[in-house]
Amino acid sequence: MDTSSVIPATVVAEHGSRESCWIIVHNKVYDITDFLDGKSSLQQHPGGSRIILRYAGKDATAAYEPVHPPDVISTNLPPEKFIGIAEQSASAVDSPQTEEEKKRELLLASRPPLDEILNLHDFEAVAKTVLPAKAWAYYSSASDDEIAIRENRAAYQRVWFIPRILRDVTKVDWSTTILGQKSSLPIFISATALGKLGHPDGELNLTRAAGKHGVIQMIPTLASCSFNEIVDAAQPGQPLFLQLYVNRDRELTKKYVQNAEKRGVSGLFITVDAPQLGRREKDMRMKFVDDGAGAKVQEGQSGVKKDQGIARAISSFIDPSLAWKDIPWFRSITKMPIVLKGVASPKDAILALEAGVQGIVLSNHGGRQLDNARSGLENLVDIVAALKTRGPWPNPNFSVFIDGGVRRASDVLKALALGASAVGVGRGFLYAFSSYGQEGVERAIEILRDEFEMNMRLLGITSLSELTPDLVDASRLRAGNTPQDNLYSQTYQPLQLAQFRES
Ligand code: PPY
Repeated sequence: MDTSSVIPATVVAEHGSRESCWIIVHNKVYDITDFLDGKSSLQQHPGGSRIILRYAGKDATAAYEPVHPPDVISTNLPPEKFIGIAEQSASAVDSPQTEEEKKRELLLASRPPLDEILNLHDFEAVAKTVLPAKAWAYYSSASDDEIAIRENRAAYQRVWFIPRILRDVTKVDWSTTILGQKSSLPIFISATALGKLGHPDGELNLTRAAGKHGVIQMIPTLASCSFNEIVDAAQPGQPLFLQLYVNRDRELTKKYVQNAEKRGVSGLFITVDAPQLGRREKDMRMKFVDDGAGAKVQEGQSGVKKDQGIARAISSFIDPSLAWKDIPWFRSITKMPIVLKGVASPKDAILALEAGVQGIVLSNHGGRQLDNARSGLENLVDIVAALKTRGPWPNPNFSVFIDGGVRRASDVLKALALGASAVGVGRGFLYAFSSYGQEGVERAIEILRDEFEMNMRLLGITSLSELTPDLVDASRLRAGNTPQDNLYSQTYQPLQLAQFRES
């Protein structure tokens, strides 16, 4: 077909089946029939065919945009599958705002001014109010009974400071290096997926703010923006890390990793705690929310599986066979430092050290994978003890990072005192850009910076190298009661049980 053809919506609608499936994305009409089941040489859609069939013969742009980097179609579909330009129907041109969009606009207009945002909990409270329900459900959800996500936060409340006094703290320095890269804070931006669900600029909000303030961003495999868009938005020399979900197709993984290295990425964080995605029930309960595609079909009739939530729908490409034996292969394809993200057991920490990787992230994936998996902070104590039996400590060639539940610089200082090299913050920055875009992220960094200054002075230290275990009491980390964390409790949204239908 002549690719300058203008295709009326009625013609696209004729191709609304598994046998002939056309969709419109950004006003372009594509034939994705072969893509549905991985026919011919095409890679199969990671979310399976059911989710695409929902949009067969229709405009899929609104659903496509937040969950796919813009270059996905052009890199996966051969040019002949581009059918033509979609005729702009009158309804598309003046498509009226949905009730949810109108409400969101009003809420965005009445957000608290940024200078009234005093801490990272504030961003979460604003995001909870202004985010579309599906986005909030995806970002805030955790697995099963959400014990792990709450425990991540609670664990910090069971570690107490034992400050020192009368040490000149006029000048305080909280800068550090992370995997050999300079960082203005002992914090990196942990990978969180699907940034455009929260803000039209998605992950670029993080890249730009991080570049301006000397913070390192970890690029997620499942970013809404493409990898190249993110790297292009970085300043010259701005350090970036890459989070990797290992694809069942190792050639694709190899290309992705080697391209990242070529583009200057300076650390590879391989996610090792997600051979299958956890059940995030808040996300799963969003199944019946109309997404504007008008596909209100009954379960079973169309093959549309509606009970999996956003994350599970797109996770099938992740390789559950990933194992220790694969680590030498990663070592052979890249010179970047390799870090395993999602370690909990001291035994695995030792295996990682022996495997020759450059570090581990003690993480339970923000409570989104195995529920009741112990918090990184609790694991830190045992893992540091185990690593001390295997050589010099701190080990300059092996970093122990931690993430999960961090909202305050005081949390970071506790983790550092117990042996962490730096701390990942995921949702904190995600909520900052979901509520205020790049400015929100910048404000979050400034808030943390102010908190570092004050807390370090009050602890009696002038540099992070002075943070030693004697400055904290972690004896109640396991056994003690958790004091109430009032702000966190206010932003935490309780789980709900299944609802009766309205009659
Ligand atoms: C998560 O949601 O926890 C992720 O790590 C990202 C993700 C998103 C969608 C599929 C698989 C993983």
